[in-house]
Amino acid sequence: MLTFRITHEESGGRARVGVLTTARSEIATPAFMPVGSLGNVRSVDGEELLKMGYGLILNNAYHLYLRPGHKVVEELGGVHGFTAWPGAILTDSGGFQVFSLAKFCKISDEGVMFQSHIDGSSRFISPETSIEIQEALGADIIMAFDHVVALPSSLDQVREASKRTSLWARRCVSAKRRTDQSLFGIVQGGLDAGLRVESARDLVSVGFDGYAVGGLSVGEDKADMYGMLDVTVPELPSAKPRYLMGVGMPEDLVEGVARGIDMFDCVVPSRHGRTGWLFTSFGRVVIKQARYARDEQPIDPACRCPVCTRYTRAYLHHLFGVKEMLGARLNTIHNLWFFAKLMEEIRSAVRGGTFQEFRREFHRTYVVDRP
Ligand code: PRF
Ligand code: ZN
Repeated sequence: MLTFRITHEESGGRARVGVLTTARSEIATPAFMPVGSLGNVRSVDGEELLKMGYGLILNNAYHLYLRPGHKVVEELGGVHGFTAWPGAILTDSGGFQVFSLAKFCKISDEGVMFQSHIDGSSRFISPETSIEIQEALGADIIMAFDHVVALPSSLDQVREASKRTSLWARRCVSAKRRTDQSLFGIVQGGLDAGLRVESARDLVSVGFDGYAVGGLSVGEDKADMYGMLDVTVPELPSAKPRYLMGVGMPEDLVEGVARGIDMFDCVVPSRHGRTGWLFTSFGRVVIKQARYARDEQPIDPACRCPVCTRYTRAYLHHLFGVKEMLGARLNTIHNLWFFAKLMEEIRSAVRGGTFQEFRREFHRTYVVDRP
């Protein structure tokens, strides 16, 4: 099972460093989880992820339910056996993916009817079936099935989704059969402080192994997202891991940690990598730009990753231009390395009592992109 031990806490702030121990690995927190919706992180292999320092990745119940099917994965040894990833795995419940990917969804208290984005077939996921799917997949950490609304939405819509998420959270707990998986609850409540606090308190009264903050990074301003963390995190038990779902950009990781978050996941390093958007210590490099055609420097001269130690920007610019798949792969590896390093630097600053200096220095040197 899961144990969470906090080893360092920032004095006068909320940042903390800890160790999350699963049956398969020890994960230093705050941790970033790369996203492998279909079982793999696109274009990189498990061995490579381990070398970068990742011990926990995210898979999606929604995707694996549609292809190859949770029963198939179960038969083939669950997500661990099937994918041969030796580290820990967290599965998202499908609660977000049905709303963002499915073609048509009809939501009731019972569950969500939707059309598969793959073949248009009619499907139904409820809290009970989400748990059944996630138990078949067999990840170390599974997530409650939640109702997420895009922002902006009316307060009535946000309230309804938040209330339904609470109802569904209880049904997830009742539906759970396996005792070797940890279940996290997900706080919703949009941008309404009152609803966020209510949602958090209600989930805490149910009792989960960890708590996620959901429904953020769905179209709102960063200041609003940070504000919601400021009101939500103090409601969560400090001894349990706190997970900010689907976030984010490097500046969001620093600001999330400052507000007491322990876990993050996001497609950004891998997806942006494939589009040639590279993260560096000074901000973004867009490798397709003509200015890199003859640039003999590595992506980031401060980076020690296997890509920066071998390849020039000019070569990566060329690979991108000719649409060579190696380009997408190398870009992804650099980005994932950058995110792993950033988390390592954050942890080391919290341990050393210099997190606020680190945060200031980060904002001074890292150029944030406008969306
Ligand atoms: N709920 C679930 N998964 C998610 C989210 C959520 O709110 C988000 C929101 N950023 C990303 N992934 N179940
Ligand atoms: Zn690099």
